[in-house]
Amino acid sequence: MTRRSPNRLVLILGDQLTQSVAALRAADRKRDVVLLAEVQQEASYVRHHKKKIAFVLSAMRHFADELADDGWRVDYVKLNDQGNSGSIVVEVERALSRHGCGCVLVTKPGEWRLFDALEKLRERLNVDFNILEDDRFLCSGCEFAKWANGRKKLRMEHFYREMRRRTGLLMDEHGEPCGGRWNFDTENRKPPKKELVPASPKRFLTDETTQKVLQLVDVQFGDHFGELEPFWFAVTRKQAEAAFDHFVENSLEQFGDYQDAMLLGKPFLYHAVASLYLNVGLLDPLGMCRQVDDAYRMGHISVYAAEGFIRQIIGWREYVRGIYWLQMPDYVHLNFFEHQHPLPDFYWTAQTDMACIRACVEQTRDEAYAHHIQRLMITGNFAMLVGVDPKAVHEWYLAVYADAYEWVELPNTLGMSQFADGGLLGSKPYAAAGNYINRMSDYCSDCHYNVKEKSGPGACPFNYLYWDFLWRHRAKLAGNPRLAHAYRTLDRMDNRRKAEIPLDANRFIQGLRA
Ligand code: FAD
Ligand code: DLZ
Ligand code: SF4
Repeated sequence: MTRRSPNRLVLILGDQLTQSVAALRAADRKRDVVLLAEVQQEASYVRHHKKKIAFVLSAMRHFADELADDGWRVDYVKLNDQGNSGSIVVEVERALSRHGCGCVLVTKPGEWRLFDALEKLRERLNVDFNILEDDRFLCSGCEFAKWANGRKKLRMEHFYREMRRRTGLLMDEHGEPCGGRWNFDTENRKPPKKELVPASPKRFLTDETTQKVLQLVDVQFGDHFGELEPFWFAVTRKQAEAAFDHFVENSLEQFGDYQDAMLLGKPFLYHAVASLYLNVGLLDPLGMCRQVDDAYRMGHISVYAAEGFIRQIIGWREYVRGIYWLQMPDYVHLNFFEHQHPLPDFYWTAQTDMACIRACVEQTRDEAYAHHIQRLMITGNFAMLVGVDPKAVHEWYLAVYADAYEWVELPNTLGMSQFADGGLLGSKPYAAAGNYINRMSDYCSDCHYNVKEKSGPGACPFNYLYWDFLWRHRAKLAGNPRLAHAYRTLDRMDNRRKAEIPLDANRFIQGLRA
């Protein structure tokens, strides 16, 4: 029996790997054809970490198999297929003529770049072209814009409370937050203890599909940053769910307490290592939060742990996406401090005497992973203190992590970590001296520099860079009430110390240039 020619072309992108994505829900499994295309451009518009490329391609191939098993008609274009143009847009055009479709269905891409390219294609083509809202997120772009409209300050905490009310997560029968408070952040953030023994994230063996992808990535992207193997990520929904169950059972209770802690040789601590799965659709944000809410209500975990985790997903994750779509495409060009320094080479090589940066870059190279505080308070903090161009910092973060997509990476980097938006996203720059890093990690005990020394070539560079940063940007920052204490401390320093700070900072920054 011959099959009728398909009605619509349903484009599924590499980060839309769930049958509940809007375009598949709107499609007809009997009549439509689903297109997934591996393309060079998506792997190289920034030179992604090898592990990220392998993860996305393997997850795409597994998802295509799942769709085909469920009766969908799937057109899968492999990276090395003859005629592959290397671009999503051109692959859509080629597939339209291959299948004779007169209509395209796609869920809105996560990144502005690709959304813009598809909008332009829609204008150019003479076909019905539907870009559907990505309702895997709990708050749409319009809803966020409505929330933001007329507010002087867009603070995550206010947004988060609305999301708690809207979802009912951790809300009691009287409409009050469980545990009597919205936020238990102050109960979290304990310094680490050396003897902590976290369960490692669940690891998976590679199957034949993944092994083929690993060979492909090794050949095609061998010169990209990062170690390709060992490769142990989940590549199917079933595996990703098992990885998340493992986290809930073994690590979640400690997650809040040690969220900000950093220990040498323990890259994951009690973190979920879930963002890479969540961001491609292998996990569902509301489903994860309901699972955590249930674990709390059944008495398996404390309200501190549950709230600390749920806040990250329905609070921070949704909030940064809202900011991204509200501000793009101009957001990427913001540079509040007018920082121009190039990104130091050791962000790629890890060859630095600073043990904290070395540990974070090595771990990033090996695992395509660093947790939030490593990204924010080590690599991000250092780049801001020395004055690296925020666009260079942004491109680095977008390239090196397995979970990196611009909608989530850019606001975190440019806004939260570099304060390049002048405080739209965060209320003050996340700048810190060595003391903070020493309190929250064991890095300093392994360092060439002395964290207790304030000045001179042997002193921890963060110690003078921090004060130099505040000094340089006094005109822009002194009015910020959250920095009043820091500026009072700076003003009370004796003249000798005040003179040493810029000398040390200039010597160090010149050394980076050399
Ligand atoms: P956990 O610490 O276990 O947290 C649980 C989940 O909460 C995460 O999986 C993630 O989905 C969510 N979450 C936590 N914090 C944030 C946040 N600030 N913004 C959005 N979601 C959050 N996250 C990305 O998913 N992709 C990125 O490209 C990315 N780039 C970042 C760049 C910088 C400079 C900074 C400071 C943060 C960035 N983050 C990014 C946020 C955060 O660091 C990661 O989500 C987190 O480290 C992922 O590890 P995990 O799954 O173990 O998270
Ligand atoms: C990240 C990525 C990579 C490496 N490769 C592909 C690909 O070959 N095909 C594809 O459809 N998607 C890929 N992706 C994910 C896209 O970059 C992502 O969909 C856009 O950045 C929009 O968020
Ligand atoms: Fe980092 Fe300074 Fe500690 Fe060295 S002493 S690990 S540079 S904070």
